[in-house]
Amino acid sequence: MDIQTNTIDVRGQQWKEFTLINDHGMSVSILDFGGIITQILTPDRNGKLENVVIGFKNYEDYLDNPAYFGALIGRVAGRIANSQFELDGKTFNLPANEGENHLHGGEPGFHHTIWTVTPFQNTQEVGLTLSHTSPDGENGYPGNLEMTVSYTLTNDNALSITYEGLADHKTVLTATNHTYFNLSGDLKTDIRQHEVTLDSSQFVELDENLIPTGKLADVTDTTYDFRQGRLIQDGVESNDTQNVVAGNGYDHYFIFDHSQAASAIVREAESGRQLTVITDQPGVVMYTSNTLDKGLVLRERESDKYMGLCLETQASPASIHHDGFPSVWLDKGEKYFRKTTFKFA
Ligand code: FUC
Repeated sequence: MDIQTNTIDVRGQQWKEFTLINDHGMSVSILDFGGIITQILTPDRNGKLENVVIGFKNYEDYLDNPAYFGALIGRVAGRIANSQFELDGKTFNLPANEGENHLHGGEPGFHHTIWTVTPFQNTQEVGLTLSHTSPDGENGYPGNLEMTVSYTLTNDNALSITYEGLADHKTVLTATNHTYFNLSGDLKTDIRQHEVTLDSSQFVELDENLIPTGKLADVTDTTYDFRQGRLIQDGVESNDTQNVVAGNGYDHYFIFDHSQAASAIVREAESGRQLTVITDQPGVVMYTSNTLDKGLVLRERESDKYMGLCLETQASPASIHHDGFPSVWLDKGEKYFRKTTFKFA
């Protein structure tokens, strides 16, 4: 177990990058800026270590990072319709940053925050604790919010992320991490041939602005049925209105049945890599990079559509405006605690 620390100068800012390394050589590199995962090296079937996430080649590109590569997202991951909500008879207005809607916490969100980082290490695990207080009224959100996020790497090639939050006023919170996985290794191929299994029988229907309509749809007999495993390609090729609305692929919230130990499993046949996701979150946004810009300079190559697979475990911001969705409300003094583990094999 080891932690290496690097200092990076980015246009006058000094960032730190921490690399967590386990006894098998698996490593996870994380910036204090945005809590961004910049690289994850895992073995393929022959033990060859390669990168399995999208990261920029030039670190200054993270200053903008419009696709939120690797970043922590909050206070509320996803879209808040019309950039407002009602709480105790008061209307709270948030900055609109995607048409009329508010996406991924606004600016500055968790992804553009320099977090205070404390490394920790013992014989079993190596990790980081990141903390940050988002002040009352930041981006229009009520309450001072104390956040602590931890990244822990173990010797069984598992990366766990825990999120803790505490606010001094009733508020909304659902945090996640926006890593784009690609198990082919060093972005050799895109993710259309990745096979995904999801423990989910319902997903949230979207309108043309990717805002939930309020309807929960049954996955049975659709390209959204991942219960027995399915290639991402199926949704890319599909004429189903929902796949088309998402930009030919997936950009949808799936509600977990929590009937299996693993909420999601991703397999890539060529490399033999497998990613298992275990979480206490009620669901996941699966986004297949349908709208990712071409030509961004990534570590190994230029970006293109379908280059990465995001599994954003979280609650649903649709719960602000509709009944029956996993809630993002957090009471004053209530402890927010969520954990997601990404295990590689
Ligand atoms: C995901 C999607 C969005 C967006 C963003 C970069 O969370 O839901 O559509 O493109 O990431």
